[in-house]
Amino acid sequence: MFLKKEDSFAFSAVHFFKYHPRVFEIKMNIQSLNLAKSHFTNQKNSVRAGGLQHPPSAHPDGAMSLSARQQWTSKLLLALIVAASLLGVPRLATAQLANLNPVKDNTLYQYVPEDGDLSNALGTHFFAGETGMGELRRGVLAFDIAGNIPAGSTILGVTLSVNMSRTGLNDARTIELHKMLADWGEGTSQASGDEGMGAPATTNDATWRHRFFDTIFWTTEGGDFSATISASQSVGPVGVYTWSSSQMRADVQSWLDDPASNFGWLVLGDESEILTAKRFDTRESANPPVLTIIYRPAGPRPTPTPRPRPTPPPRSTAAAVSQPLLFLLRFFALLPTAQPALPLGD
Ligand SMILES: [Ca+2]
Repeated sequence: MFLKKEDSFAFSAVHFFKYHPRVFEIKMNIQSLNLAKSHFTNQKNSVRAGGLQHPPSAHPDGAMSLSARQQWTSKLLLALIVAASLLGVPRLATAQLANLNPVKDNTLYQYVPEDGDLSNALGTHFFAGETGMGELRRGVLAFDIAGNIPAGSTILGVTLSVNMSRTGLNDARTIELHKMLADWGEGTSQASGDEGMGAPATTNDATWRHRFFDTIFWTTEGGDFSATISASQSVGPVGVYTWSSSQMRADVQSWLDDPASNFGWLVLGDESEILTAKRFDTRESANPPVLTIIYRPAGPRPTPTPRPRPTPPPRSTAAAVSQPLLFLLRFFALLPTAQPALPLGD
């Protein structure tokens, strides 16, 4: 790996430019942690095809490939961080970057009694929106924040990239992220075909009714999630889409500080009419979702530099004289001049 995650960017940047003056033409592999092997392969290929001076090529349908988008995003983030460090922004100089794939993802298929409880734990797609049959689909995905970001770190920025691989219509639909309020599972179910119909739920699968099939239920069918919109994105034709917001940053910070509350996000599509569903790729696919996190590790607080005390100006002669002595000088100055004694007369 070219840059280790543990290295500070300030340190890494110095070595990076020292040994690679043709910085924009070489591989800038700053990915870390558990990226899928296929992702690395795609990334290498995309970088060989073009450097930073050339924006990633687009697919014929106009959508940027996931690896190219991630590479481009990573380069921009690194460039910003390096620029900040070179410009003397001390708080950004130690920022680090991590790319995480989900530790679990799944689809909540709206419950229809004749179909039973459905799920798609190990499928390569999850869904959000309303199908042509008028049935709702909601995605769920979660990331291991505390297992990859040092405790006490400050989360500076968060971006989620997800590949949308199939849609009934190319209409732009708003897709929202909402913080999940309860834990949920990923069993062993796996849907066939385009996966839109799901598969019979297996033990510990999340379903429309269950957090963990078939014993633990949501408080509210369709998932327990915050009403607050963590982020929203307009999703149209097939392509890679990203979500990023200050609320997402706050979500990730809260998951780092309190790992027991980390249940990930619900991906909520447009449920206002039929044929709004969008299909996204899961962690089991060749293009898994990627959560990019920029953070500043907690470190020892810098020792404050003692502020130099200004040298007092030399005091004037008068001021240098002690007050009692000055009083005596003024007192005698006011005394009448002594006169010679006059004769008492002849
Ligand atoms: Ca999954």
